[in-house]
Amino acid sequence: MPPTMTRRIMCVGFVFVLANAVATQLFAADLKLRYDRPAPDTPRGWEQEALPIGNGRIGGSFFGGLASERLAFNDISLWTGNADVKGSYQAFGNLNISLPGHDDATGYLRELEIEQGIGRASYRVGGITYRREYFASHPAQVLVIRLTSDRPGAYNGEVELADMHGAATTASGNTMTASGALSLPAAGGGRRGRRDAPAQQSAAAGPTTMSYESQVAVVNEGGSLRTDGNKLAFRGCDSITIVLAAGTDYVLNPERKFHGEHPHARIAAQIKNALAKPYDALRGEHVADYRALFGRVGLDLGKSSANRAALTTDKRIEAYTKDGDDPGLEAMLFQYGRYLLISCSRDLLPANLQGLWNASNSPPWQADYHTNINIQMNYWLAEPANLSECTSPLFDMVRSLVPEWRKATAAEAAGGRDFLTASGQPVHGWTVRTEHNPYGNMSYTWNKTGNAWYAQHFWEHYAFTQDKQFLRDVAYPLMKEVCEFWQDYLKALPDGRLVAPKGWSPEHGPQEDGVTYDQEIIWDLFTNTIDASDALGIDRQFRDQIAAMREKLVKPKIGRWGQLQEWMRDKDDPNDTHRHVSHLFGLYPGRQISPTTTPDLAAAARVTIEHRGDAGTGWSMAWKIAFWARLHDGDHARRMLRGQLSVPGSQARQATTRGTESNNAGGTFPNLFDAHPPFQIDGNFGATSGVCEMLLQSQTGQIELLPALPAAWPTGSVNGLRARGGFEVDIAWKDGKLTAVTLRSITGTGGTLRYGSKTRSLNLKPSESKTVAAANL
Ligand code: FUC
Repeated sequence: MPPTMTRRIMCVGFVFVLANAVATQLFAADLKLRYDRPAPDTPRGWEQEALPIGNGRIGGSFFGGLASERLAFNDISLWTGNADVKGSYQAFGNLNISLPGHDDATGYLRELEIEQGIGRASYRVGGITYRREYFASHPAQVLVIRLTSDRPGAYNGEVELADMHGAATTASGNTMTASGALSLPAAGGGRRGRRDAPAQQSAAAGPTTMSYESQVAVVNEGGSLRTDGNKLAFRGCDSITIVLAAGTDYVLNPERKFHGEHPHARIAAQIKNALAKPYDALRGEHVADYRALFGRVGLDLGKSSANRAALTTDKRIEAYTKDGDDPGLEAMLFQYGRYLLISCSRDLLPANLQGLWNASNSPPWQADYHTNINIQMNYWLAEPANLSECTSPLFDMVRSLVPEWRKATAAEAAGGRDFLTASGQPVHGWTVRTEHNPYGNMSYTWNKTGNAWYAQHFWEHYAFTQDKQFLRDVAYPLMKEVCEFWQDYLKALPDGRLVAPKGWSPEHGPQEDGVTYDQEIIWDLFTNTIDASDALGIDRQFRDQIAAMREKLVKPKIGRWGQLQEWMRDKDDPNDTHRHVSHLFGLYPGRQISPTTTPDLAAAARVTIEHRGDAGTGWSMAWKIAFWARLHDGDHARRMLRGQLSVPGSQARQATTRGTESNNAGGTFPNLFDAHPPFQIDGNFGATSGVCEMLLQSQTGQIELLPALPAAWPTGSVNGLRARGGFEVDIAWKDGKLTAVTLRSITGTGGTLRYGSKTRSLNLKPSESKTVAAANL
């Protein structure tokens, strides 16, 4: 490279870095959810208005109530059921704070600052300003609430710990403890109690399955603190700090039947260690830990008007529903997905249907793990949005449950029901049903390619990180076993082509051979396994067998109205607006279909989603953002984002319902939770990954810059997105055109940038970064 060019690039790089620093400061102020009233203390108020905090295992939803505040708290592992019984994710308990006399407040503000991972509430009563802070610390493994005011001695009230399963609370000194156990439902007993009501400990309950405990300690500055029955009462205090720890005996270990030590000692130590630190130190260590993940990505999609940015978040969503003009709110939804993943996926178990937040003992769909889109969507953002570490609970769970799934798959074969080879032998390996719990128990229909869809996540972790050890020791063995399942189970048609037998395009149409969803996922599995074998330089013979089978797979087909066929036979209904569009898996999250490599199939995919329409449930709209982004149609992708960020149901021109579920009532609740409806966190995560796909793609082997930039975001920047091959990418654009890009190697060495039809290859050493002005691409 001539020296002048190097200088020019360095200069552009410098300007770019500066521009980014400025941009970060400008939009930092936007990353707050803000409200001028408490969330109503009702099930609907919890779902749509309460605000979540979490440390990746425990979390809570705060309402910001005045005379009575509630933190509905959770531990991600509190589940009924076991490996043989279905069960449901449970609410853990409520931390109730009563502050008599605080009802009549003025100047109320409740907010969640997602740049720091801190919730707040403030208000004035009788000339005194009261403030609260709420956070969930990963380093300290506790939830913390602190109450302060500008008048010494102003706090009088009490704190209560109420268990959601009727366990008694005892208070001693400055600590309350509630220790309990969950039981299996007694034989014949229903599991569906009234939502949000503490379950009654019934004499007819079956055997104990899980032990759990929560502890709350209260520290006062000034005034006095004493036990009052099973509560803690405080008088004349300057400030109150409340620390909550909670846990269960759940361990991700089938050999121990998923149960380990009683959590009492662990929780007591967490409380003790947290109390040993001054509040500022506890808070500081939380913010530093949280920022180390959250701060990796900045997004500026343009400035919102001052009037709009001044609105509370609920009003902002309403205004955005009408005019779609609030790039700051769109960037906030993107970052909120990252906030939520950091807050619910760092330890023990992956994000369930509600992340980890749940105030009910009978949540929708048991708040379980659904394998036909939902759990996968929860993790689509993790790699591109630079939260790779947050995938480990997913990998740990899948690996720990595989032994249970092997048994269930083998039992099906032993009973002669399914999973037999053409010659009647049981197939190798395992697969999954549509629903499962954290003990491996499965329910609802078999989702046969669920095994390969899980395997895709293991491969993608390698593709982004280039972590060869993970590929060799963890991903490849799992992928290979799933390939062996399909080697045994695929059925040859008379002409030699291979099909997945008796599959189901979720949740739609008949069960039959060769549904496109199955065929595409198997193609993806085989392709990733071939690449994995090449990367590791192992298993050549097996790799070649898989490659030969991949050639024989029935491939996606174009049907009579130009659509990508959902089934092998051309029977798709052009008026079908079902929420699942599973046959576009090959477009996203797969890599079988793209406008550059398979333009005809991409055109057919476009026809398919045009007919499915722009409405949808929450996750359905989120998936469509990514579909349109992969088709390089930024304006349509953003139209989907706009629909999703609107008041629920506002995009539906007419309600279409199949079975009991609406197909198009999705949107966003005032607390920015995705509305399937009900609240389902997949749509939050899918919105974030959809925006990633609009700005950066890397699935075809090149790093595509701004592949789907909409006209609505003429000028902006993003920094810190991850690309496959081991890179971090910063992009800036102006007037709809790329201005500069910085490619930073994390582990990658060679990468090819693509912008429109221009390409440029760069060689980097690990940790090196290069900035290229658009003119030099
Ligand atoms: C799948 C979807 C439903 C719902 C459920 C949790 O079965 O079809 O719409 O999201 O998961």
